[in-house]
Amino acid sequence: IRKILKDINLHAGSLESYASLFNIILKIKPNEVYHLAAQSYVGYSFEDEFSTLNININGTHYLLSAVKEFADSKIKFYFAGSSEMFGKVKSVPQNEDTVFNPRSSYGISKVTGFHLTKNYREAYKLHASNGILFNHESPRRGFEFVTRKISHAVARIKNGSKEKLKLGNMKAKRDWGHAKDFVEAMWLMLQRDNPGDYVVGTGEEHSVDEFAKKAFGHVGLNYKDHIVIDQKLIRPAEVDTLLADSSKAKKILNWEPKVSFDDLVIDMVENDLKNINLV
Ligand code: G4F
Repeated sequence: IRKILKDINLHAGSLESYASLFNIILKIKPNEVYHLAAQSYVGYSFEDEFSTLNININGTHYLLSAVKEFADSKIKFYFAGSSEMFGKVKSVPQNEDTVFNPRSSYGISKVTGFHLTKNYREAYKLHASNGILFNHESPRRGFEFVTRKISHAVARIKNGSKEKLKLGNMKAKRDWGHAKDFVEAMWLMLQRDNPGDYVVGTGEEHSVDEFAKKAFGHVGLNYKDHIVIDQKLIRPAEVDTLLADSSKAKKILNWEPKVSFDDLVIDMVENDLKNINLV
């Protein structure tokens, strides 16, 4: 965000401190609150369930409660739910009626956040919406997530690194979209008169294997020459497949994803190639 710092004001707050969140709302009196903060790395949630559950559940509760104190200001609230709430999926594809079956403390924390948001909407009449977002990626993605881990390794290897890229379950399938499309869906939810819950995804699924093949292929490399499987990266409870049915978002929000899977992979790889010397 270095480039846009001159256009925005940052205020320090912590999901662990109700007072800090309350004071920010008091000071800013926002029209819209987008609650995206969390311990959001599923892999880490198996190493530290306690902090994942505490931060994600209490943080969401604190923020909702702080917003409720200013109910007269008609603040609109967005909660970043996740396709991880569907976990070991009960049906394919997943929409707003699909039963939740989370497989990690991260997924459980998001199910709780979803219900807290819904309850504040129903009990306290907040304009509170849940986005159930499938994986959304971009060149700004953190290095711990598989897409960026791959795109950055492609750039390093293309630039002469002799390393092997260690990955876990390459058969896992995800509905990967571009974050800039998904942010538009979040914004659209808060422009409506009535709050609601929406599944947001592309409706296409691809495996980690396909992502890696495409990313290495883009720079003329065969991914099989550069990847090794590391058993330590296999999750104790995996989510094998996720596929969105975003019919409701398409119909009510008039939302459509614009960036294809191929263009997403290329955007991430090209960006890492361009900035490889800066990291
Ligand atoms: O990139 P991932 O870590 O993302 P994951 O677990 O799907 O979660 C992301 O998307 C969710 C929305 O669906 C968000 F709620 C969540 O906060 C996060 O943004 O892993 C994707 C898949 C998994 O199946 C994982 O097991 O890739 C597999 N994988 C294989 N090797 C790997 C690796 N994941 C990571 N992070 N690192 C690997 O080396």
